[in-house]
Amino acid sequence: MSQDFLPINGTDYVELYVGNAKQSALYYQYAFGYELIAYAGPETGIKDRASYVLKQGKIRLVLTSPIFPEGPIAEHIQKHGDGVKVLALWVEDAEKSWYETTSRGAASAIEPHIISDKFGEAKVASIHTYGDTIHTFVERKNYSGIFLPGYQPRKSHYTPEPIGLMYIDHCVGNVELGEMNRWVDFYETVMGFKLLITFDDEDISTEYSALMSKVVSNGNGFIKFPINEPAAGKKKSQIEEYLDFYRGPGVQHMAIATDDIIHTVTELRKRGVEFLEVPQSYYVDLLDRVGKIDEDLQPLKDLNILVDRDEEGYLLQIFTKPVQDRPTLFFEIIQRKGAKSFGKGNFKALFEAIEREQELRGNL
Ligand code: TYF
Ligand code: FE
Repeated sequence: MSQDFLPINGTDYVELYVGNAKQSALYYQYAFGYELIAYAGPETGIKDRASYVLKQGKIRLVLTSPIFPEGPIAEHIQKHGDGVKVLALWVEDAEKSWYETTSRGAASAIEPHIISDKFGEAKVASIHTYGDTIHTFVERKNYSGIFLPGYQPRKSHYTPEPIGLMYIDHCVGNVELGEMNRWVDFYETVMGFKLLITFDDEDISTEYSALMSKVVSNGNGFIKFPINEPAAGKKKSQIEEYLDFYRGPGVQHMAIATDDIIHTVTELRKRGVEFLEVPQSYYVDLLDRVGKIDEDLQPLKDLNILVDRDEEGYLLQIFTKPVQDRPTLFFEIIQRKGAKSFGKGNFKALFEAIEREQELRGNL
C-alpha cells in the first residue's frame, strides 16, 4: 500500500450560506439542540458577514449570511437559496493537502494561508468540488481558541438540551446526469479516496424516480461522500428536482449519527422537525425482513424510523423533509448497529415517500 497522500482526521466543520444566519442559528439550536459557541461579524471586526458557530457532539455547523447585497455570499444565496458552501476537512498539514490535491488536478479556491489571533495560528486552504461547493483543509494543531482565528466565543441565553447528535456519518452530493463517474474519479485521483459501494438504477428505481449513486471514502473511513446522479425514470428524478431548484450540483443531505435514534427523533419531532413518512405497511413484515433487533417495534413505528440489515449488522435511519423552502438540503439521522451500508433495503420505501412530496410540490 502506498502512503496516503491526503491523511484526514475527520470532518472539521460544515458551513452553510443562509439568508438569515441569526434566525437559522436559533432554528438549529431550538430544533436540533446545537449549542452556540462562537461568532464572527461586524461587532468582532468582520464587516461584510455574520457567522454563527454551533456545536453538538463532534459536529460543528457554521451559518453565514452576508451583510450587504454585493459579493460572493449574497450571490451564492441568490442562486442556490440556503445551502452548504464548505465541507471542511481537519488535516495535519493544510498546505500539503492543498499542494497534493491541486497538483493532481483540483482547482484551487483559496490558496494556503495563516490566520492568527492571541490563541495561536491556524492554516487553511480550499479547493473546488462539485458545483459551487468547496473543501477547506483546516490545520489547527497550533491553535487553541474556540473555533478559528477571527471568531469570538459566544453563548446564547437559551441553552438547549442536546439530543444525541454525535458526528457526521456521511455527506451526499447531487451532480448532473452523466457526471457521477467524473466526480468519483475526482475523489479517487485528486483526493486518494476509494470507491466503497455502487448503486445502479436497478437497485434504486421506483416507478418514477431513479438515481445512481457511488460512495467514496478516505483512508481511515471517517469521511464518506456518496455521489448521486439522476437516472432515466418514468417521471422526473428526485435528483433532477434538486438540481433544478438548487440551480446545479450541491450537497443533498448530511447524515448525522446518534446512538439512541428513538430519543433523538422523539426530541426532533417534539421540536417541530418534519420527517418523510413511509406507510404503516412497511412495519408489518419488518422483522421478517431484518431479523431480530434490540429495539421495540412500536416506537420505531410511531416515529416512522426505518431499519435495514447487511452482512455486518443493522442500521436505523430516518430522513427530514427539506429544511428550507426550496426542495434541496435535508438531514438524515442514522444509528449504526454494526452495519456499514446505507440502507439499500429502504430505498424503495424512502424514494416513494420522496415522490409523494415531489407530487405535492408539483414537481413529478
Ligand atoms: O446516503 C444514502 O445513500 C442513503 C440513501 O436521494 C439515499 O441515505 C440516497 C439517495 C437519496 C436519499 C437517500
Ligand atoms: Fe444517506
